[in-house]
Amino acid sequence: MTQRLNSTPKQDGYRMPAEHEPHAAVWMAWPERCDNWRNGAKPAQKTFVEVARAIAKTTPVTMAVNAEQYDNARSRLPEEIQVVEMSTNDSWMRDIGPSYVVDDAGHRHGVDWHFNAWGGLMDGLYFPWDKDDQVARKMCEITGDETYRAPLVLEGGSIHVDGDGTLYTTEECLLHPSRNPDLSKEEIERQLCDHLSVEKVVWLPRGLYNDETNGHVDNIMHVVKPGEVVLTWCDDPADPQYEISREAFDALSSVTDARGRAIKVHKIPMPGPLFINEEEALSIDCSEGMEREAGERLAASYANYLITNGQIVLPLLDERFDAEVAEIMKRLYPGYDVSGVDAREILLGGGNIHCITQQVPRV
Ligand code: KQY
Repeated sequence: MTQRLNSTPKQDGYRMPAEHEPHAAVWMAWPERCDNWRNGAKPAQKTFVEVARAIAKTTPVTMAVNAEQYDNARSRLPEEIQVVEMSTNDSWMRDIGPSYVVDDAGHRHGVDWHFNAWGGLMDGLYFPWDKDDQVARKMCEITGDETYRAPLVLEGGSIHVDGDGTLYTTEECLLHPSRNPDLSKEEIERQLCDHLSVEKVVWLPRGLYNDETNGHVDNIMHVVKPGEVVLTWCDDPADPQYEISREAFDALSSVTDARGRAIKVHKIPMPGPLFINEEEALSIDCSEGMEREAGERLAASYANYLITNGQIVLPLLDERFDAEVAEIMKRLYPGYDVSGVDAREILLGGGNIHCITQQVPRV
């Protein structure tokens, strides 16, 4: 058994590396719940296979799978993908997996946050979430890493770090009353600094419009490198995203990062706006937490991409913008391969490629 640590990463000299630093592996979790994924989750499973295949070009992939789906997942996934049986409630590995931290001597630990399905009984998307809450610890048992159980409700998609002292997040999510209602903004900042060894938190007011995660930062922006980010942009003043993106731009432009750098913002176009159609809505089981009605606006963003070992795994969401965004990625990440995956099926579940993946840093 790997140990639970009673200290904090900061006390032990561990920091969370940025996503553009080297990865030992990327983990995912197999989709199956029919009140989130349409048509018995078969189209989503096909897309998850495509994402895993793309990542595996540069990085080993492990897929966590519930026991009942083991045979199905094993036979649909390429041989080089490792499949491990692990109980989950759904399949958002970014949010249920650990945030790994490393030290300069080549050691790694996992930070195991409390998970409450994006809002618990107040605003959560499903109940129960107990199996999801155990995933971070189980993963660390397998990757051989000791864990800190952080006293904070937090999903991995609600934070980005630059690996050089700065963390990006949104007030909409981290200050939402369904997460840590007894903690002040300063206390939340303190927990982030103690558990990820960041020195500065940059707060965006809101995340993407109509995002059921209460505005995860990974669905509106991504960190390119320290001092540089991409931000989802919308040019239509009639669209609710117009004002949200401008607020975010102003927030990013009015502060410096932990090292005193001005933050350079690269605007990337917003796909759509995209909406769930009637056929799609009808093929998802009804449940209490998740709203899947025809005509509902989807929280679609190209910023929800994964960076892994010289590769960008980019969601393809709208033919009018896919090629343009792929070109922007090639310019921002010189020498990287850009692998596009048709990602509408992930979007219908409420997130995208970044949300369904979690990197294990290489040490
Ligand atoms: O990180 C995410 N975007 C997860 C979204 C969860 C949606 C559940 N239906």
